Amino acid sequence: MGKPTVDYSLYLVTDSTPAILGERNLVSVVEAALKGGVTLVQYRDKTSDTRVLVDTARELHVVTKKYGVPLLINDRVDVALAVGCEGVHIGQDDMDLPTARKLLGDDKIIGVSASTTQEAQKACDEGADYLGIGTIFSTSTYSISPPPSPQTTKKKNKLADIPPSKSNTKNIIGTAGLRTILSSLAQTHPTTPTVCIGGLHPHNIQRVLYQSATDGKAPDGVALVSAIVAAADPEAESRRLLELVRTPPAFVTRSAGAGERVESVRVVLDLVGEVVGAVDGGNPLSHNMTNLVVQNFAANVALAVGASPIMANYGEEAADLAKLGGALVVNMGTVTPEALVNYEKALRAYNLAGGPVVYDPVGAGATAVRRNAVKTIMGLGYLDIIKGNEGEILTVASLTAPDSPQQQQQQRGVDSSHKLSVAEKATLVSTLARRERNIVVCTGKTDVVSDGTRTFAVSNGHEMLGRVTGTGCVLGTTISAFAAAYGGDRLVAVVAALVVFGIAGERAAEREGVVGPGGFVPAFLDELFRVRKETVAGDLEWLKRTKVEKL
Ligand code: 3NM
Repeated sequence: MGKPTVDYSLYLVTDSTPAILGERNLVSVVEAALKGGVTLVQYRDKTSDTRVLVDTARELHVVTKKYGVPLLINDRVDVALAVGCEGVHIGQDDMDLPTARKLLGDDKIIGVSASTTQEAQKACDEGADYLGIGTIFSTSTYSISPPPSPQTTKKKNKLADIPPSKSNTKNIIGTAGLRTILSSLAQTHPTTPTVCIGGLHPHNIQRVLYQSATDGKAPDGVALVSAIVAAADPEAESRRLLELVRTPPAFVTRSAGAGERVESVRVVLDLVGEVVGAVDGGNPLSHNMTNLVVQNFAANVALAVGASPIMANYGEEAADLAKLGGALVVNMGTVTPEALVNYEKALRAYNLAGGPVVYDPVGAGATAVRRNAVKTIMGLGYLDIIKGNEGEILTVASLTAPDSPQQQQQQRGVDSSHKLSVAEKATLVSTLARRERNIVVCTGKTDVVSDGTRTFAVSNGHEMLGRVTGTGCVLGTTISAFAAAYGGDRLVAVVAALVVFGIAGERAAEREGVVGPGGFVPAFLDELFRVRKETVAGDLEWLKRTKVEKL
C-alpha cells in the first residue's frame, strides 16, 4: 500500500470543546473545512472516552477519505489502529516514536511536536514523517484587544472571546525560534516536512512563513485549530487561509525592487539623488503613530523632506490610510495598552496593503511595560524596518532571542549610550535583520544599517542632533517617507535617509546664528528642505559630505 503522499499546506487540528466548537457538530465543521481546501486533518480530543474517540474518528475518516485527505489521530495509536486511518500525531509527553512506529508499521504517518532544536533533531533521527513546530504565538484569539463585555457580545464564535485551544503555552518560540529550528534541520534533515502551529490566523500566517524561511528550509504549511474550528464559516475561512499560504505577502511583492540589490557604496551614493527626488515627486504619506513629545516636530520633518504627514493614533483609521501607498511609523515612546491595540490594527492594515512599517522601540529596555511592549509588538505583524539606538536594538534583539534566557537590558530613559564598536553594531544589526528578515538600523555617532546580508555605516551627523529631543523619532519619520517613495532596493532608501538626515544636521549646526539647540531645530528643518530642493534642481554638491562605508 505504502505511505500516502501528504500536502502539508493547510493542516486542520480539531478541538471538540464547546468554547471553540460551539454547538456545532465536529464532523460537519471538518467537512466544511475540507470543502474549503484543508489538506490534512488531525483529530485531537484530549478528554473524551475511548468509545467516543473511536466512533468520531470513524465518522471523520469517512469524510476525509471522500476528499482524499489523510486523517491523523492525536496521541492515541490505539484509536488510529482501530479505525485504520492514515496515522497519528504525537507530542513530547505521548507515546515515544519508536514504540508508535512498531505498533503502526512503516506505512502510517507519524508526526511529532517539537519546540526545541533538540526535540526536532531527535524526532527526525527516529524517523518522524513530519514535525509540528510550535508554539509560535500564545494567543489563539485574533486580537490583543480586550474581549467585548458580555452585554455587547451577541455573535457566537467571535474569536476574541474564546480561550486558548491549548492551555500549555510555556514553549512560545515566535518566528525567531521557528527559524532557528528550521536552520538546524536544514543541515541534517532538509527533506523532513514541517508545519508550524500556535496562534496562527489569517493576519499572521503569511509573515510567519516569510520570516521563518531560511535558505535551506521553510515550513511546508501551517496547522491551525481555532482559526478554522471557531470560524463562523469554516469553508470560506479555509479557502481564504489556503490562498494566503500559497501567496507571498504583499509586503514582499510590493517592496523594494525585489531582485535588485545594490552592493557598492558608489552605486548607493549614485542613487541617493534619485531617492530624494522620489520623495519630492511622490509626496508619500507618512502615517505616524508616535509619542506625545514629537508629534509636531515629526510632522514638520515629514513636510521638509517632501512627505505628507498624518499623525493618526487611532487604529481604525489605518485600513483607509494604508491604501494610500504610504508608510507607517510605530513609535512606542509613550506606549499605553490602548496604543498596543491601535498598533495591531494599523500593522494588519499596512501588512495587508504591503506598505512599509518602521518600528521605533523607544526606551525599549527602560521599564517592564516597555519590555513587554517590545515582545507584543514584535508578535503583532511584520516590521519592515526596525530603528533604534544601541540600547533599544540590544533590547529588541535579546528579548526576542530564541533559546536564550531573557537578558534584560536596563536602559536609562530613552537616551542613547555608546558602548558598542561599529563592528559590534554591525554584528548586532545584521544578526537581528537576518532573524527578522527585515532591515535594522542602529543609530549613534555612526549609524549602522543592515538587511542581514549587506551592512553599511553612515557617519554623517552632528552632536547637536543629540541635544534636541526627538531627533531619533523624526529619523524614523524620514526613513518611512524614503522607504515609501523609493521603489528600488529598500536598503538604499534607508541609507539615503540616514545620509540626508546627517548632512542636514551638519549644515544646520554650521549655520550662522545657530548657537545652541533652540536655533538648531528650525535650521535643521530648513536644511532638510534645502537639501531636497538642491537635489531636485540638479545640485548634488551636498553629497560630497557623505561618509558611508560598507562593512
Ligand atoms: N499544539 P490555535 S499549539 C494543538 O505548540 C496545539 O505543539 C501546539 O491552536 C504546539 O491554532 C496548539 O487555536 C494549539 O492557536 C493551536
